[in-house]
Amino acid sequence: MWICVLQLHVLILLVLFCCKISCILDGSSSMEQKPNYRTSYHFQPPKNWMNDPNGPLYYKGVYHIFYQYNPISPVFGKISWAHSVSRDLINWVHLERMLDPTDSYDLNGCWSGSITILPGGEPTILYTGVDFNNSQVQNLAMPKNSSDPLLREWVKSEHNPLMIPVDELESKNFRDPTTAWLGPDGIWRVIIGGDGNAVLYKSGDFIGWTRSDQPLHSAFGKTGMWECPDFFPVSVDGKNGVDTSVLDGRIKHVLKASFEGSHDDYVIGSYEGLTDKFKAESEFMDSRLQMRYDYGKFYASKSFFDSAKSRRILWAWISESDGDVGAIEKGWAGLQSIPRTILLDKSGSKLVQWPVDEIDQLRSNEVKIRDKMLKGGALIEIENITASQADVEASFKFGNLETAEDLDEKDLVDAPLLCSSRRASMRGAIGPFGLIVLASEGLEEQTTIFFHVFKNGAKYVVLMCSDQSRSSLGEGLEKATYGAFVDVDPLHEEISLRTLVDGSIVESFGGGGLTCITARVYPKLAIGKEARLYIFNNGTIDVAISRMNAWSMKPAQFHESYSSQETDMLWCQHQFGFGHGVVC
Ligand code: DQQ
Repeated sequence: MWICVLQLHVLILLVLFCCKISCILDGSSSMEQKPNYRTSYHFQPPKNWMNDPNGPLYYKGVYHIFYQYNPISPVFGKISWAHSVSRDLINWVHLERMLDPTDSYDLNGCWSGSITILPGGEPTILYTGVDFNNSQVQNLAMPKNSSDPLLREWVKSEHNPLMIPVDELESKNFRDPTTAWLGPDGIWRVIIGGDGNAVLYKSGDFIGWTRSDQPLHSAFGKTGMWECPDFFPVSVDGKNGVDTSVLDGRIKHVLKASFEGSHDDYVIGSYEGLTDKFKAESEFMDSRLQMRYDYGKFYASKSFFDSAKSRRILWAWISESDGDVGAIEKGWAGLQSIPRTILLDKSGSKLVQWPVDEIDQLRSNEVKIRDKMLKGGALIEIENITASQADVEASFKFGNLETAEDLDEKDLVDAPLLCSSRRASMRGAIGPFGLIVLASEGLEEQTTIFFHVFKNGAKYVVLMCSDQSRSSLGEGLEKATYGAFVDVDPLHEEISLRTLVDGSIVESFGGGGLTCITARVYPKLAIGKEARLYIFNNGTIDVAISRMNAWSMKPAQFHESYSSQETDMLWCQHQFGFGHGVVC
């Protein structure tokens, strides 16, 4: 199948190349006139294809992100691991690639994997190699020089491959090792994504691995392949993240799997470290609960424990929806989400995510609103900030909820369907209200993030939607309306929304990060200075904005190094801040 996909890519490349030549010959420059959609503070390599984040890490004062990368083209192909470093998770120096598919055990791709810090402090990569035979096997790589905080060079182990698909393991569904954790018996554990389950392996020395009789968890038959699993503890009552091998204290465990190329679902449960029994409190694919990191575009995520700030941080790949043609025109494809801290909510049954605090350094030109009533039908433009690159936080509160429309139980099982129906988006009693971002002057283009409060029996339910149906006037793009419920009680709590806008990405956090929705959009009119931002209430009942703060977001700094000397210089400048006159 991959061969067919590759052939298709080559064909598309050829067609686009010919188009480009004919444009040059006839003097037209329509390609140049298109907006380029590069973001200014989301992580992107300078060019070509990027997908999953791999092995995120904090090491000797440096944050590292590795990622799946095609060095020769903006579409998926033979994948390497690329590598960038940062002192603050926001500004980055892109380094040279450090894992290429050159050996029999990874000849067809160095696929996703994770990093574990071994007891001596040495970071170690476990990654999937697609071998000469197109079988998926698990391999190991170590830093060439672990005293280099930038971990520039890596060496593949002479013992590779360490794990191969035998018995009932399918050779094409056996990939993406997690960060390993050390059991109370001094034995390492790691899980590998399998067909509808998380395959568990154990090892005493990190080299020789034995498969356990039972997977760590299974939903066989309900899901397909579990891509990029993640398994980590969360504190029940703390504000701090927990390191992966911690097994005692008031903790629960989170198991995440990436399904069907489109969503990252999780369950929470209790894990017993000696017997490896994981008891989940809910099941994957439970349509009513559907616990998802993000209800929009957010895939193949991976978390790591940041020992510098005692927090767990989550990254995810945000894919494009303009296809291979769009990728080739742009010369690149793929973003990473803003890194998010991830914690257990006070209810103990859900996770909360929030952009890392470091992002606040990019804020400027603050605009505030305090205690303002949004009358039914109100539309207020938020001016004096760069609407195409913004961070907006708003909290809404209500006087009377009695007139909220009723929802049946059956309406509660499909939030996206409800969001795309007129019941949610057209004028009701309490909603829709929220933000309109990346809007053109005449509102022909807009991405709307809105809430609608309904009644369900004696309770109120809060629906959050992110509507892309008018995000771009362009053809052939995803127009879906994403949606999910937010677990807040509007009778007693305010409803909050934070939205990060960055040219072609809109990341929204509802209810303080209980419900997150990311949209990838391609406006044609609402670009740069032409973009506008509004706060609105289209319900009949007034809604109060208790507080709103909006900021322009400055661009993050991205630099690229081509040699070891250049890396030294760039890293020195990066640490002191570019443009601060320090001679490196
Ligand atoms: N991407 C990698 C795989 C993984 C998939 C290949 C998820 O290892 O399963 O680039 O996006």
